[in-house]
Amino acid sequence: MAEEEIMKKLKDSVINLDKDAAKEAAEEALKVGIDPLDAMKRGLYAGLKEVCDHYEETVFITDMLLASDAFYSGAEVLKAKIDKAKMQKKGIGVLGVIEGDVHDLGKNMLKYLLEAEGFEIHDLGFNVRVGKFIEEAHRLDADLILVSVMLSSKFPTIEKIVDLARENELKAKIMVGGGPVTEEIAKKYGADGWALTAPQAVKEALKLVEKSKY
Ligand code: B12
Repeated sequence: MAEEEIMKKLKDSVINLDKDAAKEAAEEALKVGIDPLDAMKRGLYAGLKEVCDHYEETVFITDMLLASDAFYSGAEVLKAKIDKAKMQKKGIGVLGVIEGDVHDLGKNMLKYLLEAEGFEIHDLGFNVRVGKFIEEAHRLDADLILVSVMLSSKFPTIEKIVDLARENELKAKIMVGGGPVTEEIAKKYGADGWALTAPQAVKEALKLVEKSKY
């Protein structure tokens, strides 16, 4: 089967909320030698993005959850084949959803893509207290603290993380993101980086880590 056809199968499996089809398409992609990271981004993620874009028109919360399950199911197959040995480690990141917030789908997407790109990611889960981000970043000597925020009422907590990281003189750069977070919000609360989507977040993370070397 041609590469583009398999990419379409991957994408459609997520759009159709079909976990089994996602797993099958991921296996097919590997069989014909498609790069697993490419399959994750251009196949599975493209499908998820499309589902998100139609939220509140034709897509509802249960669909979102099923779409992300389909994404995870295909991504697990692909992740297993990403050759970590050949990949140069890009950096260490501590990732979590801000205190008081349970929306973790975006955070999970980001984790898959960052790991697939060669980052070592320590996932703290959701509803993560401010001090936990700092303690873990300190313990791991992390390059990045990645904070996912879906509730606008939690924006001021971003500043608490930034302030505590500076107080503790952590080397980690702080990135924020999540549905309602804009670049202005990120700047307002003192974060070092921001991105609208998970693939853009990976690019921004690479830039921040690279910059901090010099
Ligand atoms: C699914 C969902 C839920 C699920 C969450 C399930 C789960 N496990 O995540 C459930 C049902 C539990 C839920 C609960 C609530 N929800 Co809700 N929920 C949503 C919904 C429909 C989708 C969010 C989502 O998963 N998007 C898909 C992911 C993939 O997108 P994403 O998170 O934006 O992530 C992408 C990028 O932002 C980026 N990214 C994400 N994190 C990061 C981090 C960094 C560092 C970077 C760089 C990038 C990045 O990468 C991701 C992939 O590209 C949105 C509506 C919407 N249109 O977004 C409302 C929404 C977020 N919820 C909302 C609300 C208000 C609530 C509740 C308070 C409802 C209530 N009254 O009880 C509770 C909150 C509970 C709590 N304390 O957190 C509001 C928030 C409004 C606001 N701006 O403050 C929204 C916007 C709905 C609305 N229109 O009012 N919710």
